Amino acid sequence: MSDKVISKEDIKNLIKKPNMYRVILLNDDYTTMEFVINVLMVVFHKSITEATLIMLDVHKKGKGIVGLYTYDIALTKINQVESMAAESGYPLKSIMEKE
Ligand code: NFA
Repeated sequence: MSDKVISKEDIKNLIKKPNMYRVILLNDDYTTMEFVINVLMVVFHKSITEATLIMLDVHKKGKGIVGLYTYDIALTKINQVESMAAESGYPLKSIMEKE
């Protein structure tokens, strides 16, 4: 059997961090503030206070970071935002970008 020493470098290479993605919420002129706050609470598990602050930030600046997630989680949340919005007839949209 091989008796090769396992280096710290070998261990580091085994414990790869996943790529992370920012989910960014986009402002629009039609979605109500109340609906956006609700989406932030339901989909992103924000408190009512945090959800309100994020919503106002997006409303003022045009977009804002909602959270940092792995690829699959980010994509799922984006789809949840879109389907909740579509159900209520709002154009609310979120996008993701690699960290
Ligand atoms: N701009 C929207 C309004 O004035 C509110 C909003 C905030 C929409 C954040 C989308 C994102 N009703």
